Formats: sequence, C-alpha cells, structure tokens
Amino acid sequence: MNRFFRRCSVLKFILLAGFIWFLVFTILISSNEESKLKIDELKSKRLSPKIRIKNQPSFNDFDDDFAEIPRKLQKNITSHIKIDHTIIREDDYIYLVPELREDILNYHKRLNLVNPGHMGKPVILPPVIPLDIQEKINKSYEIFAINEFVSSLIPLDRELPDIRPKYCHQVNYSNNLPVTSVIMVFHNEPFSQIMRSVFAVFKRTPKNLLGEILLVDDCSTRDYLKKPLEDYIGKYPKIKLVRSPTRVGLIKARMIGCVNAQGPALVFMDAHIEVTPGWIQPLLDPLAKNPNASTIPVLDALDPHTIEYRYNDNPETYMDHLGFEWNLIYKWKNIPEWEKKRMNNPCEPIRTPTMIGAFFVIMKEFFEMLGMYDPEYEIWGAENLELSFKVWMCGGELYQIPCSHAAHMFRKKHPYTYPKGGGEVRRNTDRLSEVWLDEYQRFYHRATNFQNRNFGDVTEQKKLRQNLRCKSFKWYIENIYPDVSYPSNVQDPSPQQEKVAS
Ligand SMILES: *[C@@H]1O[C@H](CO)[C@@H](O)[C@H](O)[C@H]1NC(C)=O
Ligand SMILES: *[C@@H]1O[C@H](CO)[C@@H](O)[C@H](O)[C@H]1NC(C)=O
Ligand SMILES: *[C@@H]1O[C@H](CO)[C@@H](O)[C@H](O)[C@H]1NC(C)=O
Ligand SMILES: *[C@@H]1O[C@H](CO)[C@@H](O)[C@H](O)[C@H]1NC(C)=O
Ligand SMILES: [Mn+2]
Repeated sequence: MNRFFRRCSVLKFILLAGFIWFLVFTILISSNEESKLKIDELKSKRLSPKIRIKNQPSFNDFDDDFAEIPRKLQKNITSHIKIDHTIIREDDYIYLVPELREDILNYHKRLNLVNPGHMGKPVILPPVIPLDIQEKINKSYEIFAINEFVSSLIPLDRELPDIRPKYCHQVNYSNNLPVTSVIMVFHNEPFSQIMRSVFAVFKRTPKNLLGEILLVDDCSTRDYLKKPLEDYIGKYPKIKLVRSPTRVGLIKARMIGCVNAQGPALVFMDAHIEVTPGWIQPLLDPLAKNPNASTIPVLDALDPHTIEYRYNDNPETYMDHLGFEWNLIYKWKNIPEWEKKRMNNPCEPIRTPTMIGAFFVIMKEFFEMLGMYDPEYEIWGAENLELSFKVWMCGGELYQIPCSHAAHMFRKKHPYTYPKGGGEVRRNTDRLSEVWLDEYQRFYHRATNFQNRNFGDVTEQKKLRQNLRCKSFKWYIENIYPDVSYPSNVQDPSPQQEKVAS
C-alpha cells in the first residue's frame, strides 16, 4: 500500500514536472512565434512592417540612442536633493520590495556605504578600495561602459526625490487616463539597470494605469538574462517577457513590443531609465484629451560613474527644446519666445518639434496607424525624427511635459561597434529625408554630401504618407519648427523661392 502511494506520488511528480516544463516551453516558443505571426499579419495590412531578420550581426552589445546629454545638464549642476513628499497610498500601487542580497550587503559593509544611492545621491566610494573590488569596477566599465558594480550596490527600488515644480501638484488630470503597456527593449544590459528601470515604474505607477511591463529581449547572450531573469520576474505577473530569436536592433524590437502589447497607451522607454514620482499622469493627460497626441518627459541624467540622479530644478533653465540639424541628427535648443508666450505657465505641456529616442508615450492605435517605424531602418537612429515628423504632419501633436521627469543613463561611449561602421544611421536618415523632407531635402543633401548613396526602396513609406494625407514639410517647418537654423552658406533660406526658380 505504502509503496503504491509512493509510486503514485512519484508518478504524479513526474507528470506534473513534465507538464510544467511543457507549459513553460510552449509559452516561450509561442511568445516568439506570436511576435512573428502578428508582424506577418500587419504585413498584409497597411505598410508591411516586415521585420527583416538577417544573419546575426557581429556586434554584441546593447543598442543605444546614443544621446548627447541635454545641454542644461552638461554644466556642473549640484543636485538639491529634496524630500520625497508624494504620498504613496500603498493599495494604489503594485509594489513588492526587492530584497538586498547578502553579498551586496557585504560590499556595503566593506566599503562603508549606508543606503547607497538613496534619494538619487551619488555613490562615493572610499579613497582606498580593496583590489578585488577595483577589479570588479574595471571589468564593469569594460563590459558595460558604466560602473555596473556600483549600480548593483544600489537598491533596485531606491527612493528618488520629487523634482516636479510646485505647480504640478495642483494640476487636475483627466480621470479617464488610458491604461498603459510599458515597453522596454534590452540587449545584454546590466541586470541591476534593467530591474531598477522596471521597479521605478512599478513603484511610481498607480495600479489602475499600469497594464503590463513588457520586456523585449533583443537576443541577449548573457546568462543572467536567460533563466535567472525569468525566475526573477516570475514573481510579478505584470512583467512579461518576449524574446526575439535573432538580433533585430532597437527599432524592430520596439515594433515587436508594440504588436505584443495590450495598450491602449504605450510607453516606450530604454531599459536604463529611472522615472520619478508623479511621472505618468501628466504624460497620459494629453493622450486622454487627444488620442493623436504623443508626449515625452523632461529628461534628466543618470551619472555613469556614481549612478547619481542629476537634474536641474531651476524652472527657467531646466528644460531644452528638441529640434534637429540638417544632417537629421537631433539637437537641443532653447525654448523659443513665442512658445513661452503661448503657455499660461511654465509647467504646461510644451510643443516640441522632435522627440527624444529614449522615451515617449503614444496610443497604440495611433502608432500603428502611422505605420510604427520604417521597418527598413537598421539598429537605431533617425527613428525618433521619423516618428516626430509623422506625428506632426499626419494629424497628431507632440509635447514635452515639464511635470514629468525621468533620468536616462548617458554613457561616455558606445560599448560596441557598428556592424557596418556606422553607415546604418546614414542610411536611415537618407530614407527619412527621401520620404518626408520634400523640397527641403536639398539642405540634407548638402549637409551630408549626398551623392547617390543607396538607401533601398521607399515606395511603401511614400504610399503611407499619401494614404494618411499628411501635411507638407513646409507646413511643419513654418508652424512647428520655424527656429530651424539654415546652413550659413545658404543665401536665401526660402525653399519656396528656389523651387519657383528651378
Ligand atoms: C563639480 O564641481 C565641484 C566643485 O566645483 C567639483 O569638486 C566636482 O568635481 C565637479 N564635478 C564634475 C562632475 O565636474
Ligand atoms: C583598474 O583600472 C585602473 C585605471 O585603468 C588601473 O590604474 C588599476 O590598476 C586597475 N586595477 C585593477 C585591480 O585592475
Ligand atoms: C483642481 O481642482 C481643485 C478642486 O476642484 C481646484 O481648487 C484647483 O484650482 C484645480 N486646479 C487647477 C490647476 O485648475
Ligand atoms: C488622428 O490621425 C489620423 C491619421 O492621420 C487622422 O485620420 C485622424 O483624423 C486624427 N484624429 C484626430 C482626432 O485628430
Ligand atoms: Mn538609451
């Protein structure tokens, strides 16, 4: 009898284990299959954003919208760390405190650190560091181009200061804000950085606004991002993981995220960003009022050496405008006077000609209506300008939101080389200018010495622009970006005149 029972439970165990294994396997496979399927589906509709999968490129580290640090943060700003005075009502937030591992606490002790990184403060190491730790630090710079060792010592859910201007606390946001899918793409990024990005969202997003956090793994190769990551996020049902079976680059990986996300609102953010208290409501409010609106926060900076949250809280100077130059690389600019005049107070959403690549919010329906990104774009680059032009020219609006702050890790350098020596970005901007710039394309051609570079076929993209009845680039320049600077050797900046002449 006894033996029978034992046999029975062994059998049950084997069956159960097998079943669970099968289940996990199917989910993993199907989440990949699913992303492929849905993209194929989309292909038969509108603009065929077919995700071109090529041979595995030889580069081997994470994508970045390698970003020029905002000018306002290039200066040596002293942070005025204030007390976090947002009241977090626990039941409104989903929040499980991640534990500090014993080995980490051990390093705290050895380095004399008490709650490192608390309130966004820099982690300052003692002048004398034990050799084994020096080695770890050197290694983390080598691999990640940041001090990943220090990052790993900071609690994943660290407190950050509430740096919203006072006015933001009095704003009444729509009570009909859309539920969001937060999409983060990663490729071989440090665990602590990905998870700190995730927990910042968890901790500071009201439960009813956060549908899911969708991690899109662009074919990472590092072990800690395989089963250990799955085990870790298993505790949090709202965190989902989609893995791309081959390396597709940031742009395509985001599209995989979009087609797998529930929405209705999508937040795209890099997996090396920390959001601050009150970040989401002001970003969603314009979308609740106009489903064709897209928003970006004020971008602060995470210091790659000390993981300090660096910001400028002077309301006169803390925000820059985003534009671009004629080589189609984005550029930070001063906020023009007419835009300041249009606003009733300095904390209102501000119209911005272009968006940052690292972080934006858009309704899924509108993003798909705009054909997402040009699916022929490689890796990263130009996609933020493309989407900015599409939003403005095809019936939408783009705002920077002073009441929403998030910090992006600006690394000193790319920790990888491009498979084609950087030519991808140029190919992307070539396509961008061909589809969207109209007669202004001559400025781009001059700025980049264009001589019959091959940028592939853009018929589909032009068709999309036609079908959506998008406005002209002239309209965009005149109404949204009149402060564009023209090349110094251009005598007559009016393209209209030149067009008549030719
Ligand atoms: C900022 O300025 C302080 C004091 O002038 C200086 O000690 C510090 O090294 C500077 N930091 C940076 C990042 O330049
Ligand atoms: C770490 O790198 C620094 C600077 O390159 C070097 O001086 C130091 O000897 C290295 N330490 C170890 C333990 O590798
Ligand atoms: C928000 O609503 C409150 C209460 O109705 C009101 O007193 C306050 O003035 C409103 N704030 C703004 C900025 O309109
Ligand atoms: C949103 O954009 C789409 C696509 O250009 C357009 O058809 C629609 O009219 C716009 N809706 C609003 C509310 O502006
Ligand atoms: Mn980035």
